[in-house]
Amino acid sequence: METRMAALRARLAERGADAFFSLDPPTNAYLTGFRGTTSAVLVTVGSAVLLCDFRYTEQARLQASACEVTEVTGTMEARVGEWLAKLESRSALFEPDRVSFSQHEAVRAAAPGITLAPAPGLVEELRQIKDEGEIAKIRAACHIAESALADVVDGLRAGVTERETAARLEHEFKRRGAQRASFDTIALFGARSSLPHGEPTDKPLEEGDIVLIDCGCMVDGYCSDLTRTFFFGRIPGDWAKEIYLCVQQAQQAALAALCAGARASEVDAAARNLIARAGYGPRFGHGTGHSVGIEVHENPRLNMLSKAVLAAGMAVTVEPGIYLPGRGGVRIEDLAVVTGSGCDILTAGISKDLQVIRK
Ligand SMILES: [Mn+2]
Repeated sequence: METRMAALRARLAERGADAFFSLDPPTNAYLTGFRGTTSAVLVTVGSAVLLCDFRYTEQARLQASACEVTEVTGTMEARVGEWLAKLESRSALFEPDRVSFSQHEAVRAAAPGITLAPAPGLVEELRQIKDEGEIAKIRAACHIAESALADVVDGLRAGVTERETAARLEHEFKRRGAQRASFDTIALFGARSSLPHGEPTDKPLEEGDIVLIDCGCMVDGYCSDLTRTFFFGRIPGDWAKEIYLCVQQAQQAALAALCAGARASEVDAAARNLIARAGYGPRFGHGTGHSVGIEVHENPRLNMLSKAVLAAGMAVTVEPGIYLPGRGGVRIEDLAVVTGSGCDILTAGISKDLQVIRK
């Protein structure tokens, strides 16, 4: 936390500002270790203050031990404004993507005479490079996701529903020590697998169904994200085998392109060009990946429009897919840490080979 605070203070100085404030839980977790849902953090050259309400005071003192923890009542925005004045700030920065318009108005009303200036990415850019402790937590969350997924897939039987499969996974996450799922589990059977982010329903599992599962969990405040696609009983047709092998190749190509110094758009292109050459370009309508950390979707993104250059310590997903409406879809997703020579795949423990589950 001290390293993070020091890096933030250096950025404040570079921008000629004397304070930073945040009302954003993920940012506050990154800067202080506090994991509650409501808080504010104020950072100046000389102080780091965490404001919380009665529900969180005890928890905040435990989790944010490097901060001055202050219990407040009333609206957090008004207290932030007052604290900026108390800390004698003249110019305070905030991240405009993480402060709502009404929050900004309320802080400003409570901080007359203090300039509030937007600083896009001020903390987000620090969060992009994960330290060893963060990578260990992401790795632990990946191991739990892999092991839970392997178990649940092994127990799949005809008649189980998508919803029940998602619930089983989330149960297995917690049984293995995760706090919770890092997002609502996606479990889709048959033709419904063509919905890239479909919501599980009461559809029962049937012979010949594609099974697409996208899941992840949180360990010590850090997320995992993992997708595998299987076939239940038999492959529904040559088309399904064809798109599976194409996605598998594309995913491998993107992983091979992952390296410190590579452009995020090049990694995306490695997967996208392969899928386009096979004639499925229009059926791969999302980016190849995204970063993962305290939040399951972080910057930089791996897509066509990204200007990002990858650096060692970034934790990114690689997850191309092909989706054929009315028939089905395939997506394969790994989470990897970028290194100087390539990447370290954190979800390599669960096979990506074409698998027919026989029951
Ligand atoms: Mn993902």
